[in-house]
Amino acid sequence: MNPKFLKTTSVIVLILILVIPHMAIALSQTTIPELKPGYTRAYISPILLDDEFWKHGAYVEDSSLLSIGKPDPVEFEIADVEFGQVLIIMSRTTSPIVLKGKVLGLIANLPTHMYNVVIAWITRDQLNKLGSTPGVLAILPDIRLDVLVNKEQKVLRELLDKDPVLAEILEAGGSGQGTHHYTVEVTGAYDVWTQYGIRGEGVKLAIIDTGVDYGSPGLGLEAIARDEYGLPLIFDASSLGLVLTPVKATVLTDGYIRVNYSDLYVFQPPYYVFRWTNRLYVRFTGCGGRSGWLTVPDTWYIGNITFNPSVPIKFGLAYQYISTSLGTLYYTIPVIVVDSSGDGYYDTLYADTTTALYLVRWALAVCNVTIPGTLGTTPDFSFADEEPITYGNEVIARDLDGDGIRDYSVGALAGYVYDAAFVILLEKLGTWKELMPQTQPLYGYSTASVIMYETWRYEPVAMVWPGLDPYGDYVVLEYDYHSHGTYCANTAAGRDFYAQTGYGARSISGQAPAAKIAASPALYFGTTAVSIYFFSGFDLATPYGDGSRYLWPNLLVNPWIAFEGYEWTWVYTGEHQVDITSNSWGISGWALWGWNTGSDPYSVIYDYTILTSGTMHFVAVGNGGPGYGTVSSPASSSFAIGVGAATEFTYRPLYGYWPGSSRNVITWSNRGPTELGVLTSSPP
Ligand SMILES: [Ca+2]
Ligand SMILES: [Ca+2]
Ligand SMILES: [Ca+2]
Repeated sequence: MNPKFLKTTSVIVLILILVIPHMAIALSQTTIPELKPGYTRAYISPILLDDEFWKHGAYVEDSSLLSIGKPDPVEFEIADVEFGQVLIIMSRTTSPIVLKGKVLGLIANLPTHMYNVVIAWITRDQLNKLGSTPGVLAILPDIRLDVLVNKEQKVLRELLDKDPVLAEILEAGGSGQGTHHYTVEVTGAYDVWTQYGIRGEGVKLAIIDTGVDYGSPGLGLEAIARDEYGLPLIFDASSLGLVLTPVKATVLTDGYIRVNYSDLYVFQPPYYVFRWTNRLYVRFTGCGGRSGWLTVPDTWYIGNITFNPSVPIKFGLAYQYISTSLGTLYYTIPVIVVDSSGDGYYDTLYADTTTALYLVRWALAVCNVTIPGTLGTTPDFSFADEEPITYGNEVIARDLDGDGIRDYSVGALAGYVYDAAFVILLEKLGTWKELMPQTQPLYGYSTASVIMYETWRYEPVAMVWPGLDPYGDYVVLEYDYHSHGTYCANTAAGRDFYAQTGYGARSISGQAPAAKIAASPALYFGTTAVSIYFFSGFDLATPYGDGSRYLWPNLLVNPWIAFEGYEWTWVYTGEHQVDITSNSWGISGWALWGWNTGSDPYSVIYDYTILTSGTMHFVAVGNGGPGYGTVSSPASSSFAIGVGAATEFTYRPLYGYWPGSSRNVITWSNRGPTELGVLTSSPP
């Protein structure tokens, strides 16, 4: 053989080898690869074949870690129907119409470059039919976020409490000098502030987590990120803070209103509505537990608050859960909504924080918790002493001891709510009133409760609604059911707030104290995905328009649009709502199921929204380290920035341990790489 020819062939082969991968990449940019619906049966996750999933309505790794549980089915006489929230992975070309008759209700249809992720409520019986539907590629469990967050905290507590070797490795660092918390020096944030004068100005950051309590001393009204309408970018994706206000109060002549409790029903997250009576409820699980009912009068004082007399004042009860290190607090908060501007549309809410605080004081006394001041030592059944809450003044919090620092918060008025359990839709359709049992409730609530699945026969779809209903049917108070989200918000962008630390008075501001904070409390992983689309600048495309003001009067004429061939999907609007999202949680279980490749549905959702909108998602890599290949989804996304954990343990000298510096990735932090070999951990 001619040696020259051989050489030429080698060169050609080499060139081909070099060129082919590039060509493949070039092709993939123009022709989006698609999964074709070729299966006769979809892949059904084994988790959906397990009783546990249907018991909780979602994948729950450890039910003892649930922050928000189901009411006792025996006590509340809840029928034992098995239903749950699932992800239906569908071909990109298949319309959700094929799901007609096969789901209880559709929560979202989220497009990606690989497939559509549909989030839906289904019964256990519907699983099989759904699995053999053409276009359906896989059915996967949705996952409860609160359990993930609680598990993470429990593991960390146990590690630090029990492992002397770990304690030795993690030598304390930091002198505690200076006016700020040491962490802003560790990350270099302090240098950026002082050398470049940049403290996060003009940046919007969304905390997708357990909620953000803007009443926290380091946050407040000024920290709230706003959209182009000036509305707060507070998006309650799981309707956790939804307060129905069904009672039209009668205005009396002496500054009082009369409330007819036979019209009262209360939404209890995640998806229950109960008929109620003239009682407020409180329960605390810590220190042996304490629960009780407070009978309330028919009349409530409103003093001389401003309201339009031709529009009825409407009354309802908020039902909040707050999970603390001592135990979980459940309680109700009286709320009214009024039209104060006189245009016929509701615009202002009042929460009776002092009467609610009375319940909190009573319940927490079982743990000898000291609450400062005298507010709420007796219930006042009055809205006259409360601040009017409206857009522009959203934070509902009280300073109890007059030192200028808020001590008690019931949350903030949300800008938007996602009707993920269809409660608002059914309220608008008058369904609750029809379905509420007319028997006299025992205790404070009806024992013959109505729950969501009884009304799901029409397969409703979820929509974005305003946080304060202009028609007065509901209002949404966003709060943090856990504290994890508020902690993350303060760590990232808490304002300069001076507090007594072990090193003296010092600011505990976050890394970017001038950034604005958006928030989405979420209970299910599926609804965090909706938040990702919302904050990345996607909007719901419907036959009633793009919903940019999220008012849906026409929707009530025909709410079943997803099954009639209309477009019903999240579409990018061309401008993102926030610059950055923070996701301080992840799903380790997906690694065990072999789906941590970076092409699992959640990672794909993160990749797609980043590439489409330029919004950057920061995601915790997880606390399952230090092994090789440890990373949880969605940090395994190729384009999201995975964040590992490090610590200086500056608090250790406070407890008499040696100070010292570690400045390294902490042992339990995940490190990656993903199964694709992508390194996502970014240690400081
Ligand atoms: Ca008004
Ligand atoms: Ca009051
Ligand atoms: Ca105070």
